[in-house]
Amino acid sequence: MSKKKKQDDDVKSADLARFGQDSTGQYLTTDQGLRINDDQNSLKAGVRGSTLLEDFIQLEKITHFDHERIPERVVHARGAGAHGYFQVYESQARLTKAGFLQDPSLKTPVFARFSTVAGSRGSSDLARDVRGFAVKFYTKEGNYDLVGNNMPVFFIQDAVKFPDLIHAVKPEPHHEIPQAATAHDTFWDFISLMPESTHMVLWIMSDRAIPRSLRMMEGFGVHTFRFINAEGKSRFVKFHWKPLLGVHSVVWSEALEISGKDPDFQRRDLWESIENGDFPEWEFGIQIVEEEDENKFDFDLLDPTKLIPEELVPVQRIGKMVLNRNPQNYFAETEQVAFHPGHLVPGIDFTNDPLLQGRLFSYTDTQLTRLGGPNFHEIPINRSVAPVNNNQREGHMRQTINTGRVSYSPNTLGGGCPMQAAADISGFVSYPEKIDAQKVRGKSEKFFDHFSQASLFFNSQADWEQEHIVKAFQFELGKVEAPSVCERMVGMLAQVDKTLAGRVAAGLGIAVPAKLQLPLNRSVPADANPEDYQPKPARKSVGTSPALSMSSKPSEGIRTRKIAILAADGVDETALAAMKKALTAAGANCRVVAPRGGMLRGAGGTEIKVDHSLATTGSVLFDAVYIPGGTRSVATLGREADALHFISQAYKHCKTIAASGEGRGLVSPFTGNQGRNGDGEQFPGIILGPDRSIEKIAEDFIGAISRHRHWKREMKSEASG
Ligand code: HDD
Repeated sequence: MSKKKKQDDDVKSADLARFGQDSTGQYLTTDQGLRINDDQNSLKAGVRGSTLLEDFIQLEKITHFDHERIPERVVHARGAGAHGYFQVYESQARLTKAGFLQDPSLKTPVFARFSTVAGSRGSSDLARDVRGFAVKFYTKEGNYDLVGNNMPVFFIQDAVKFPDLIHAVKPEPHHEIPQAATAHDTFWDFISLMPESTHMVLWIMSDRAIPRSLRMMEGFGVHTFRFINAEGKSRFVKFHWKPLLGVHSVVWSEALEISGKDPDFQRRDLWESIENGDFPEWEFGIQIVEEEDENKFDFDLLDPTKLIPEELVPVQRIGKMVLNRNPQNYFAETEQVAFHPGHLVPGIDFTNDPLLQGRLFSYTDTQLTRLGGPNFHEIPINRSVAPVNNNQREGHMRQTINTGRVSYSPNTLGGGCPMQAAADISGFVSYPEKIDAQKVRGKSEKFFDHFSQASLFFNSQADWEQEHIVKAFQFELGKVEAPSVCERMVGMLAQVDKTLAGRVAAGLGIAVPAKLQLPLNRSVPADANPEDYQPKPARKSVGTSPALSMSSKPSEGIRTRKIAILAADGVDETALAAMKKALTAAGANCRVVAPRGGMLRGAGGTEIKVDHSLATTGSVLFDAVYIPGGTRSVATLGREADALHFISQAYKHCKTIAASGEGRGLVSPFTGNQGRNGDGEQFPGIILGPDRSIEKIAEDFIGAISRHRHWKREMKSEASG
């Protein structure tokens, strides 16, 4: 059904509903199934009289409404979800016995939820933050949840610190300010005392924390897990999601503006692309480390603040996830979905990563509060497709009607059922890892190398990425009121890279402290040298890992990119139509943006539908802009401050701009009238061209948009002042 037809039908059914009947002939009822005769007037003592307490219809309706809200997630409250499927490319039996990784013809249903971490449910999508990347696989062996993030490392090495981290990042408790932001004193106070956060903080200050789209970000399982095959052989594994649209971000000033123009920017983008049939896709990647190689790295595989560089252990792409169906009801599905890193299937198991181990308690515990009791697995979105048989009974909101008298094990009265399953018929057996240890509160010596991988990350960034990191630190620490916090933080950055620290300090107007200011770590094993258990300086030559830079992630074409066509009455409709045709053929979504809504009349008299008026949109909501010719159209746009702002924002955010005919005049402030054809070294990402046909301009435009942004433009304007 077309969107338009569906909308018309919705309107018709709304009309009918007013008379108590919808288009399918169903009557309005109470929750008990009683047909309601009048749902629009409360029961009164006379038309001007008081409402009667006996109005049970109103009481039921309002009581239900009063209880509509449930506690939001304590973290990851704001999110968007979608259904889809996962398919493995070829059997992974050599590595794991997990059923959903065996058969390339099997499509395992999935539900994915993406989220920001710090903000409340009503905050903005484009907050600087990690994005949650959680996937529930409904496998025939039970639900498997991969509850990851869009960054491969984490802030802390031990789950016991998680409440402190979250208290520090959430709005400050005395005035509940700021919402969904790390730019405040308590966050940086905590971080400046937590050297293990340094690596993650560099990721957070990078543009990875402001993705262009949820469809254009990577996902990571973060921890090291185990794969176990049918012979019982265990190997270490790290999980990755690689988006097929490439990895792209917006820039900070753009994010700030998007948060005002469209706080639902990323949620809308995910929803619309699925509605349009542009299904988001990620390849599933694994990095495998043999058990015997566990100690060959200069970091500990159990340390979640470290990644395994892809150059050391390549990522093998073993399957694909496609999200092809939006939820029917946000609350029932996206809000009530309950993930848990402990939802495992045979063939996958944990390691002793202390962050992972603590998570295993937290997720069940939080659902008890959030979803009201221990029966949250019965909510449709959480139900396993594998049959559920056990002796767990009753509790709030129990849905299953268990029959019979037996709810214990062992039993004979129930024929011994439900029975325990042997390992060879998918009975889960924990990996029999050998343990011979003393009880201790502490961590291994390698955990104390907090700065080497932070340096590796910074070194691996392109110049524009480094610049954005510096600016992000300047912004965030610039908001901090306690000078001592900024000094400690800059001191920490000096351990990562002296120039980084110097540039951040210069922006803050402070000096880089001579040495690291941290309290002594006192958790040292009895027989160890305390020196080995203090933060170590970064290793001398950490090198680079090109895979860590977004500039190394290829993007294919311009599929699903949003392109604005700026026009007014009198526009050159032939050029507009030709450009739209070429862009649409390349998979982009074009929108005509004009000074007002309704219809435009082209120079030749053709009527053109306006998709957005300038008042309701902005350049920040698009990937590129095209300005066709037409004397009257261009003159009108030239008088519109919003139109000029649109073009200058596109320029500032390094987006591709194309113009033909008189439209070139609106771009001349940026090319100084010099660039005849634009593009190239001098005017990167600006496609003009009296010497080119509209088809050629379109071709060059598409090529330039597929490069996402033209960062040289930004670096150039930096250099010139
Ligand atoms: Fe967590 C939710 C990811 C550490 C405690 N976490 C949550 C979600 C994601 C992650 C994606 C949202 C799931 C959804 O969409 O419903 N969390 C991570 C990652 C971590 C991590 C990748 C580190 C590698 N988390 C972590 C720790 C703890 C928690 C150390 C507690 C000790 N996380 C929770 C929670 C949440 C949660 C409080 C809130 C809502 C929920 O679980 O269902 O239990």
